[in-house]
Amino acid sequence: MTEKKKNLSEFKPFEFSSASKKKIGIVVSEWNDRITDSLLKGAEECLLEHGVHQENILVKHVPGSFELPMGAQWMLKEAFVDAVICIGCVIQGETRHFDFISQAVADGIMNVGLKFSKPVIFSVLTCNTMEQAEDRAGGKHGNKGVEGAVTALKMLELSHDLG
Ligand code: DLZ
Repeated sequence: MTEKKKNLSEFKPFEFSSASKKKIGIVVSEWNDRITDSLLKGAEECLLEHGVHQENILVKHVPGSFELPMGAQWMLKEAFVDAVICIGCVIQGETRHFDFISQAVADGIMNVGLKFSKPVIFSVLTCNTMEQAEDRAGGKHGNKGVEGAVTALKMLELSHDLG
């Protein structure tokens, strides 16, 4: 029986021989920046730990999570990155903004990845409360930025294996 995974933050570092040749983009939303900064830190540290070179990590900020898909598309088109990690945090408010933003971002990120045939990773927290976000940005539920970095590397490894 396969082990049920609760999160990827407790990953075992793995060998990825071409990590040093890969260029990774990270697009970060400025909304809820205390949370997104922590996710960014986790993602960057994880990439470095796996052998990605600092100079091959390109970090750019966008105003809000809604702009993440466009930021990812520009990174792939203009900066020729091999994968993009999209980092954001959407918190439920009093209006329906939450639903529109969350759905649009998820669809947008998927579409950009399929369009470019490159991993575009959804490291976007969609939480009811700030406490839930804190728990997932280095708290009791790990760090979803780390998980985004692990996912990007695993997808690049898969693509490497298939090619
Ligand atoms: C407008 C808005 C709201 C209400 N909430 C969030 C949020 O919780 N997280 C987030 O990343 N962005 C939010 N935004 C901003 C939108 O993502 C977007 O930047 C604006 O609607 C402009 O397109």
